Amino acid sequence: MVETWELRARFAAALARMYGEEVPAYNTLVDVTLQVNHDFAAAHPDSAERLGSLARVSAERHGAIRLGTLDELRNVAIVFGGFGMLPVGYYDLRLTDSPIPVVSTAFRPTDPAELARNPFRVFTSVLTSSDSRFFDRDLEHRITAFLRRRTLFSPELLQWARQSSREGGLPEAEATQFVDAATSAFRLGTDPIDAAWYRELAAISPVAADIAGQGSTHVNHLTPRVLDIDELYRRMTERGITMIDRIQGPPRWSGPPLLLRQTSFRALAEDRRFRRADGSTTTEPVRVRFGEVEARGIALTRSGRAIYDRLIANPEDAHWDREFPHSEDGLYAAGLAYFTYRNEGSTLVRDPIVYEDFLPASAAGIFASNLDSVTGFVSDAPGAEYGQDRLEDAIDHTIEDPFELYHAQQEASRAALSPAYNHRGLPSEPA
Ligand code: OOG
Ligand code: NI
Repeated sequence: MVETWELRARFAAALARMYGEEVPAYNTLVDVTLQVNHDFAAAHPDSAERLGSLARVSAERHGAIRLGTLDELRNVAIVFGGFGMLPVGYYDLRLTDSPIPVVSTAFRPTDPAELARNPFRVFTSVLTSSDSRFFDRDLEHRITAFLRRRTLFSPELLQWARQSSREGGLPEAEATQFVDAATSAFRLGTDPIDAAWYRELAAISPVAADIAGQGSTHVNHLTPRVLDIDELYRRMTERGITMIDRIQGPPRWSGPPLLLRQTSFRALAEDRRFRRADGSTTTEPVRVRFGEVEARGIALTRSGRAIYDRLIANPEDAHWDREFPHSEDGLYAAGLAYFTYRNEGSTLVRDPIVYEDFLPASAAGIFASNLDSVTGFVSDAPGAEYGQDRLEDAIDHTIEDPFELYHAQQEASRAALSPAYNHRGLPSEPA
């Protein structure tokens, strides 16, 4: 029996191999990331592994995919379920400064032991095709009709996934087929793309064209985790790779790493085949897929996150140094971050919980900075409902609240302390 965590590790590795063949610059990004991590660990032997072992951090990736319909989301939830990846967090990227016509969740392991074995996660977006601020009725109907004709995930793939989530894994023969089929489902398509259809969608939103302009889906990016993102940014720039103009998320500062910092290099031109109205085909460059890298920090509580959201909304007058305590002790005392506790002999040890999720403003920034044109709303007609509950109904599964997961992890560690330490001097934090 191959357990779900091992299926997940094999899936992440297979996607990385495939993506590295499709987008060689990804391999460069991973190489530079590993060098930065190695150098950082050598220079900071005491603190480098505070938020995860070098082995975990170096192997850690997230992927991003984009789907067309809630039915496709339902199926991908089944596929990811077979790898022990569950929906966590709801992100509405229509509500940000650069509105993108998608809503998103992330599929990831939720159990700390599963995260420790392999933390692979996939940021998953769905096109909001019935949001009339972006798409009029006629276009919505044509998008729906187009998407109804494609099948992203074969019946066998869904069968293996269901069996794996039911039984906690698969026998070796099926495991191999499952991983191969799941990986292939995200391979870049080679069938010619209908040029007029793609262009019509791209005029409204390049993201819509990427999602609904073709008969298959694909990995948009795979993201390695780096210990020093400023240094990574510098080294990539030094190699002549054009990075987007900034690092998303909290700025560099003297305190412990908070939440998530991300940056990317500009989407690369990839040749795709297009079919013209007269039936002839041409090859044209498409810029959609990019390289992203991220540094993960401590998970903030709701109060910590409220400060973060306020500061990030007004970066010009944000005084991070004044608003956040500069140490783990300070964050802990103010109830701003999550920690786990353990006994080591007679000592009580407190470890920070790493942030495993995403940030909506950063995600929208990453989307937007990689588009040649940002379009935004085309009308002010009221937007269709694509709330968390609609997504949950579609996939027939609750979307977990990240704060509740971190809180539960903190409380479980507290409950496991030896009685002498339990509840002594440990502030409790409201869920
Ligand atoms: C997803 C963009 C967001 C992140 O890490 O925040 C994202 C996409 O481009 O499909 O990947
Ligand atoms: Ni990403």
